[in-house]
Amino acid sequence: MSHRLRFNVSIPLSRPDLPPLDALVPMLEDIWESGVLSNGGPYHQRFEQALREQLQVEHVNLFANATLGLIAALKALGLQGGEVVTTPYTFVATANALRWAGLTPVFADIDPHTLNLDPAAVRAAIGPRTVALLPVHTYGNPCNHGSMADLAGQHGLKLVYDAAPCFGVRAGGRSVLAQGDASVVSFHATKVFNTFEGAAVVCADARVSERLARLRNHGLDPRTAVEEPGLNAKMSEFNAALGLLQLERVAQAIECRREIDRRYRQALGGVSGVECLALPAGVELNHAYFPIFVGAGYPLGRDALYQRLQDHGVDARRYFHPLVCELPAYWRAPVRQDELPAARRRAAEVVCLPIHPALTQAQQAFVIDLIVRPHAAPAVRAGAPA
Ligand code: T4K
Repeated sequence: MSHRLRFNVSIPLSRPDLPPLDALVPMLEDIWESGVLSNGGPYHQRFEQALREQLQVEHVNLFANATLGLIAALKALGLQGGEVVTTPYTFVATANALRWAGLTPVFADIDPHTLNLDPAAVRAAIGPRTVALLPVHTYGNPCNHGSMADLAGQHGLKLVYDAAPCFGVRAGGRSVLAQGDASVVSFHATKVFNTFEGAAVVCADARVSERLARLRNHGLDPRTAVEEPGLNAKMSEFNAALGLLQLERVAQAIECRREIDRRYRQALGGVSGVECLALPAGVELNHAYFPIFVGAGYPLGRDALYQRLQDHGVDARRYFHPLVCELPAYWRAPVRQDELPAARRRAAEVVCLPIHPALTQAQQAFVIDLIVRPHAAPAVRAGAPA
């Protein structure tokens, strides 16, 4: 289906939260006046610094998107071939980044309750060629960092987090982006915090940070020239200026999402055969997604419910079905087809429901009604005003 059609649905899965255009205009005038559009200009520097302060971390490097950020992070940590244990229950970019960095993804099973990598399955997947772990904080729900860090430490592995959906997520009072040797967060249009396209890589080590800064800019180093081939993965001044404005809005956007999450839970929590993801203790979530899992006790199968939502203009998604290891590009990746039972089950059950600050109460009620009364005609018209 074309993007044009998918964007024209009555109730989109996600809709970017944007500042008033007027607020951006003086910044654009400034950029036009200076003629500095890219290559680490003043907005880039300001946004990077603002993120360091907001996240309370020492090293942040902006990137054009999280896929390039992941590739650069893997390279900057010195990984040059070998296997990386990761999850099959993710967006394909996680595994694509490994391949582009010259690494082999090895898929391990997830914990069916958190949707994150199961530490026991990770341990079983670690072999003599393993060089790193690449867990994903699925839907922004933090991984068990203690277990991942222990496994990495015991086996001498690098620990890189694909934290693409995690802006604003805190565990134990700290941003989850501070975890691991590096964490990569996406600022894509569909994310809780967007700069149209964009990303940041947070890392613990100053030398890794310097290498990241070189790798995103063709490998150029003003002192030593080019020592290794880099990428062009820089964030432009436009994206960085927008990022500065978005920082002022994101807390309010998360608050709206929290309220939508609360209403979904209240309405769907008691529906037989529908399971909501448990809220983890001690974590400030950003409510990036609202997945439900459709089990045997529900009158419709998952795909029938998905189709019902689509037929009524609701852009629900089956993230992350099919699993990455079921995509033709990854059929040869190391995993036996009878493995990964939890990931396969969850991929067969999941439907992600619309959640974004522009979702009206009437729209949400319409979505809920389609689920709660699976055989009834819709009670209200899709897209009806709040
Ligand atoms: N790792 C993980 C775990 C990820 O989830 C992602 C990205 C990455 C790495 C890579 O990050 P980046 O390199 O992108 O920074 C979307 C996004 O394109 C992708 O960024 C995201 N994950 C993935 C989960 O979802 P699609 O193809 O499913 O999105 P699309 O275009 O169908 O849009 C989804 C909804 O958002 C629709 O309701 C329309 C709405 N939308 C979308 C865009 C792009 C808008 O309203 N405006 C927009 O501009 O992939």
